[in-house]
Amino acid sequence: MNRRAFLQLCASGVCARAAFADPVPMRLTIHPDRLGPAIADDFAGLSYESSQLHFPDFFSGANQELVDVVRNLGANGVLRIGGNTSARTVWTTDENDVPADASQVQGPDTGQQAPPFRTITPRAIRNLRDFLDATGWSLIYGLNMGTGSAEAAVTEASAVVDTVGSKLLALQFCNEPDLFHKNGVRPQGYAFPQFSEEWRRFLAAVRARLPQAVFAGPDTAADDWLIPFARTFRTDIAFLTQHYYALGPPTDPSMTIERLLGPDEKLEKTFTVLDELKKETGLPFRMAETNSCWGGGKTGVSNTFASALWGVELMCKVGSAGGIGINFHGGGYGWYTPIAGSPGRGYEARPLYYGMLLFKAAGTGQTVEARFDDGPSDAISAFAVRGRGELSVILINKSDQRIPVAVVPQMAVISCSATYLMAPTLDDTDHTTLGGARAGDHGEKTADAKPLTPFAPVDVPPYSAVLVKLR
Ligand code: BDP
Repeated sequence: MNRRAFLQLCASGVCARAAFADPVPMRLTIHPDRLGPAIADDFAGLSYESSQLHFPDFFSGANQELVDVVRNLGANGVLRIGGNTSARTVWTTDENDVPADASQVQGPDTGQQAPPFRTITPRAIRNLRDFLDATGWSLIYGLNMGTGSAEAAVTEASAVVDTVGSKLLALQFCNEPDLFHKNGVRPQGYAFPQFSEEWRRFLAAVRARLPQAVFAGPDTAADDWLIPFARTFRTDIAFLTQHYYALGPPTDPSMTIERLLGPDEKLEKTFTVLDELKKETGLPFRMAETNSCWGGGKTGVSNTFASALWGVELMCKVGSAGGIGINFHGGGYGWYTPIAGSPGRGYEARPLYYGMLLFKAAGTGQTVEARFDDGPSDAISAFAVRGRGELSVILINKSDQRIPVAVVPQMAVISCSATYLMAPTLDDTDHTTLGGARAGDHGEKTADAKPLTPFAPVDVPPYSAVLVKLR
């Protein structure tokens, strides 16, 4: 075509459309031999408030629907019990101290006022054990150092260790102690030295009764206490725990979907601290509580399809940063909960649940280097994991333009498939699909991956994610 004809076409709008229809593919080079951190099969997790255990029939082997929905997220996930309400729970061996409706649900604490004191009985721990057996999941259990005594923690920890046995990954002593001085749990001026002294006292008390018990911590909100904690308790804990909320408070109008999907320097800085601590102390970290927006979440953000893209990307980031796992906080009908519902009304997979399903579909194994030849992009991110006989690549398009990606693996490829995570709009709350299908009533997905021509560019639609599997 000569230049004049080309200009005429442009004037008629045809070349703009052609350019839109056929953008040049971005090249993603994958080096399956350049290994990063491993993704273990207990990487995925959920986090619930301790107050949920006040209603002992929720986490129970008999709550079959919940068992199914949770198990569908992974055969060996991790349930973390804690949150703000862990500072307001009271262990009692009085088996009658159980509410009439023993399966009521507890949403995430919103932090607006001090939560009520709630008892936890041995029945809650027995049922929890059954739930863990039924799901195949293990447990991180938060004790009450906020308002409870070391003696009470010993009695509760003994019951948990005896009942939960090998399903117990670790005990923790408190939730976000670095915020204790802000939320009324401790006076102003409460700082790391006081916390460290209390933590040591609780540790000594529990260890005297349970010498084999495994601990994790500090379960902090900000990363300032990570370094002193890791250095002080490096031989006392199995792994470090840290929380992360992308946004908050929900009342702030600048807490938007756009911001949720944008870069977060604070998170990158936390990863750097954790990486340095791993090198210095050998301690890995788990993001033991996270979600999109603290304060119980933000409607129109936390419950939308954007949270699915955010969630799967965060899982990729934590895995690439060497984290051993991640627990999305939730419960009840909270805005950001991955699983919404109750025993009476059944459960619904929220968009974030689908993000977790996509990550699960990528499988476990070794992360490998995946880089865009033109450098990192805010519009699209990539993550690759090499499992048994296959390479999984997750591409997350956070822009409003479709992006074709030429995936260039430095290996032979016989077959290739794609599974898309999509919704009609970024703020959609009810129509997220994975592989073209909605999760069933028990969280299960039915659709299969679509075959792709090996080495042909993969089309990543605006605001979507895709799992490409290469074999
Ligand atoms: C975290 C708390 C958790 C809350 C959450 C929130 O640990 O209990 O539910 O914030 O505010 O800091 O949503």
